[in-house]
Amino acid sequence: MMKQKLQEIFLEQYAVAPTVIVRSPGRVNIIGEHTDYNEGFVLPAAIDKAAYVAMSLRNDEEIHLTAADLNETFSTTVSALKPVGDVSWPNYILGAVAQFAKRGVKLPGFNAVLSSDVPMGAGLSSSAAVECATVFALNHLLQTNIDRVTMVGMAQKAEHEYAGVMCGIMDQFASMMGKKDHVIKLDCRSLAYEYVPFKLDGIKIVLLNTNVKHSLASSEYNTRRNECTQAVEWIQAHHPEVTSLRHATIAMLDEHVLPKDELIDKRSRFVVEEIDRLLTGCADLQRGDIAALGKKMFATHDGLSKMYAVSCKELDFLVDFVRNRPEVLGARMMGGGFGGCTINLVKEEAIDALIAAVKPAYEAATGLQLDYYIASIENGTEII
Ligand code: GAF
Repeated sequence: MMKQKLQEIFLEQYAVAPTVIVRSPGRVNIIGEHTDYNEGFVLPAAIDKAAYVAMSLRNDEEIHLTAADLNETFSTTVSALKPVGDVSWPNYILGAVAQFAKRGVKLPGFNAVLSSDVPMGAGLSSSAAVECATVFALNHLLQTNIDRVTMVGMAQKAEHEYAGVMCGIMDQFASMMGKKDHVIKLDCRSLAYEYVPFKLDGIKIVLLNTNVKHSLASSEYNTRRNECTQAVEWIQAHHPEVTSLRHATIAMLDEHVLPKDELIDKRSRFVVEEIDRLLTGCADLQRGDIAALGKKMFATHDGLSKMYAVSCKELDFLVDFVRNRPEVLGARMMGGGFGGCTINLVKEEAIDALIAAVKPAYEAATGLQLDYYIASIENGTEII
């Protein structure tokens, strides 16, 4: 369906057929938030919502892009490659292209059409999906034979350099490396990873979309990174072996961070606790104890809201609403924060009743529309 739509639009736009069409998914993350850039662990998975990039190379150095869903086009040339003023969709593609140039690959021009059903600003990594799809398509067309994990790093750099968000590795890793019905237990220090089966009998992943994205999301994200770096520096002065919060302990925070600054202490304490919560939560999952995992998800939310301060009233409303409902085993805000979706583990037979209760309550409390998706876990980036 998507393939045919893209082929038609491509033909109409560029009068040739695309040589390749790549699908790269959005992601969920079960637990382990704001741990990736602290060299901790994460537990994400690719989902059934994805970005699609259709592409063919040109004989000149022109780059022509079409965003099918927005009905917008953008053109530039290989030699004029640079971020576009406003952070907007061309940056995710151009940022990925720039990574090939940085590797010394001689780039021809190309035509591309982008379409995506990953809701934007919903915390489902719509931008990482576009970056991964673009890197994958170019790697295929240019026959550069770059391995997947290296492509993950290139997609991450695209976000840093062209969108200005100093993101960790999780989103691009999940999009590129996802495996159907599995979550990825990823060690963000070594990039060692393990696929953990995630087929829960009678339980579904339900995403509740607040439909808000507060404007401080990216600036506060970068601030949190700096706060974590500050805590590491204070600890490192006494423990030179500590080069990230991954290596820090609660005792180190008590001794070297809390006496200096309560706010930095709260931020870093959340991260140290969250890395531990992920490891025990992943063990819960492997044992099939979803109730225990779910309780940890609520604890993660409370930490993100009260200690890390990346939640917002809309996300808190949704988590508080489901907290004592027996059909919801676990819930929390997901991703960078300040809006987007909550992730909920919900008993399948009660999903309709949950939505019937939460939707009008949220809409009455906030004046915003609540959208929801039942996510399935799918494979990562692929040619379709
Ligand atoms: C965003 C970032 F892109 C990720 O790298 C990660 O840090 C996440 O926020 C928070 O866990 O999605």
